[in-house]
Amino acid sequence: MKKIKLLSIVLSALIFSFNSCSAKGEKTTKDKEKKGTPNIILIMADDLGYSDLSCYGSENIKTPVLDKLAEQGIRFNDYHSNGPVCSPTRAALMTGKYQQRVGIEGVITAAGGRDKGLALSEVTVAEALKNEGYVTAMFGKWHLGYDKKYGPVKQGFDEFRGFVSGNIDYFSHIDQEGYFDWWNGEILKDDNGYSTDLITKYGMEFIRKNKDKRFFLYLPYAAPHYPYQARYSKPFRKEGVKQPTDKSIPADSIPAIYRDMVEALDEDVDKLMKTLKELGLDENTLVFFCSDNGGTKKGGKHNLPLRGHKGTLYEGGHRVPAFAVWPGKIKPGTGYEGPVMSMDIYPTLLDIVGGEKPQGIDGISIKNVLLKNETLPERTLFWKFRNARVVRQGDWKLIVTKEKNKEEKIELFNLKDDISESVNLAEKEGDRIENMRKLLDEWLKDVRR
Ligand SMILES: [Ca+2]
Repeated sequence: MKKIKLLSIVLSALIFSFNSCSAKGEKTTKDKEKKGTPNIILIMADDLGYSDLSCYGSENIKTPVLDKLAEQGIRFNDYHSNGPVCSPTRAALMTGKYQQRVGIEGVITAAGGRDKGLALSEVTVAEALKNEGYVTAMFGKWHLGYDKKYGPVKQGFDEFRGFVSGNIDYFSHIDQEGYFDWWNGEILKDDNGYSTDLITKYGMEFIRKNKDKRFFLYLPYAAPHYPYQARYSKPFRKEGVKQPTDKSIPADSIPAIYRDMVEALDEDVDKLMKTLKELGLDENTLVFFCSDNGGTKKGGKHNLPLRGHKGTLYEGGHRVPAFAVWPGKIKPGTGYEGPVMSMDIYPTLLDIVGGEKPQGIDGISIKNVLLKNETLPERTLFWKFRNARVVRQGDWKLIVTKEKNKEEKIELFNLKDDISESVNLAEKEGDRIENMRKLLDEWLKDVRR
């Protein structure tokens, strides 16, 4: 009898322990579901051209870390910044809309644009991810409004360190008009250091602090935008003095400094990735890397084999390096040849975290490109900057340029055959041009504010 009682006690204990195991098991599954929603790190370089990484063809810049990351995930060969300069691309990235729709078609300049900014009524990607329970931070360059009423902490970022102008001295943190521009949230407060390394340092601290939460970390680096300063350079800008570039630097030394700026960024991305790994977060973090516009015409060959450069609507102005990594989710070694835009990142991230689908935006989710290697349905894309307008349909690209007191210039290229936009096919393709122009007119009417 005693034996039977003992057996029954043992059995009950076993059943109890089995039950509690399965209860625990359920909890683990739920945790996993939660864990299935990744942390997000969005890294954006500034003015990094199409061929400025070694994996995109640079001969003198070595970027082993970024190359390896691109290899471990999906690499985009037809990724485009929404604008050929800084502010418009950032406006599109933050809102998922064509920048024309939010009134930021050009650069918000340090000289004449100090009262302008991205309207607070716009719902940014940071605000949308915050609504989904993410902690958010941005360290780096904002360029969507100088006044603190337009600052990142007003647009969904819990934390902000960095600058609001188009570029700062990498050491003295003074903008080209002579204003001191390094912020901690809404307070102007200096930090000692090279801006690339400061941005990384704050990024790493934020990752550590929030390792048990879901986070969205936006790192818009200043590099390699001018002023050309490597880690070994000296500060040159002073408060109250307008000084875009350091005149004491000979032009022929710029390519080497530029190289060192990109390579410093590469090293810093390694530090971020090592932090993720050390904390066991690497498999649960989606990293997206891109540039905000093409490389400049100064200081080397940044956009080969593309025509044009930053500020133009030839491919060199807006086709830039981009890739995404998410171990175990994005198949390594994947390439994607279809067009993707800055404005697609917002809806993609919301789709990936299972968030509310953003309304009234122009970008589309590329989640299935990332996770299932699917191809996006064909869509017509548009660019507009200064006196140039562009329509892209499949491989066809129409550029309409109207300079003051000059006749309109019409250029048509087939990017598949001619990525360098060297052969104008306008004369041969009258019907196609007519159709594309119609689409352009409709788009212009649609986005006009
Ligand atoms: Ca830029």
